[in-house]
Amino acid sequence: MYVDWRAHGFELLFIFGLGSYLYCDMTREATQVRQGDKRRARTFSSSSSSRTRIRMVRAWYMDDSLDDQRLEHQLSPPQSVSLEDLAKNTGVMYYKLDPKKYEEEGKLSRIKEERGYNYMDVIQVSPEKMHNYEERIKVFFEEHLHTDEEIRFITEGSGYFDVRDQEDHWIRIEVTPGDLIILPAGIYHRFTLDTKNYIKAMRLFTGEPVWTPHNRPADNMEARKNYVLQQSKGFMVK
Ligand code: KMT
Repeated sequence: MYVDWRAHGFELLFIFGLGSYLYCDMTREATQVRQGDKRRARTFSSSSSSRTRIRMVRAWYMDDSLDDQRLEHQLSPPQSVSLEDLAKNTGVMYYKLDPKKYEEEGKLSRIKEERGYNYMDVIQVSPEKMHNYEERIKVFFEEHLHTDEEIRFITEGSGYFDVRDQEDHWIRIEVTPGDLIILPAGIYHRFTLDTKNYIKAMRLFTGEPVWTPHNRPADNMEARKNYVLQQSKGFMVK
């Protein structure tokens, strides 16, 4: 095809210019996408590494040994319990929150609102921080139930909540910062520190708090009967 450069010089220059501009723009966008991918990959790996730093809850069946209650007491070989089985068989609920940024995160406020928790205080358990430590720690470790849910959000330290499953075996649940655990009313349970001897937790409640423990046997209590009935039907898993 013959093109008269003199007659169409301007149009040709325009087409060539536009072509070069579009080509450069596509190349720039492709580079940005590649950089974005890298950024996303970096964000992912940094959040996944922080995810590994925030440990998920561990739960397992306990042995019968009478050794120090603050040890793990794993069976040999260990038998772990998934969160789903824990929820299905015992009604225990568990949420993972950011232990440092839970306020900005908004998850705690949502849980409080959804479940109607309008009371909150903080408990610290350690030989140094707790008045009557020896006495209190014994009370915590005595198998008992409450007439209301027991809700604890761990902000520092660690410890173990032990709960009975449907066949009356002990399941040990390790709690660390960021764990929010809800034990249903009427469940037989107990609490102990681990060998680090320190935990700090938020206690949540609906209305005026009632902390009274009812030691086992408390099978005739309304809360226990309701719990057993619910357990026989199976707990709802979210
Ligand atoms: C309880 O009632 O068993 C406790 O408050 C235990 C300490 S909270 C981590």
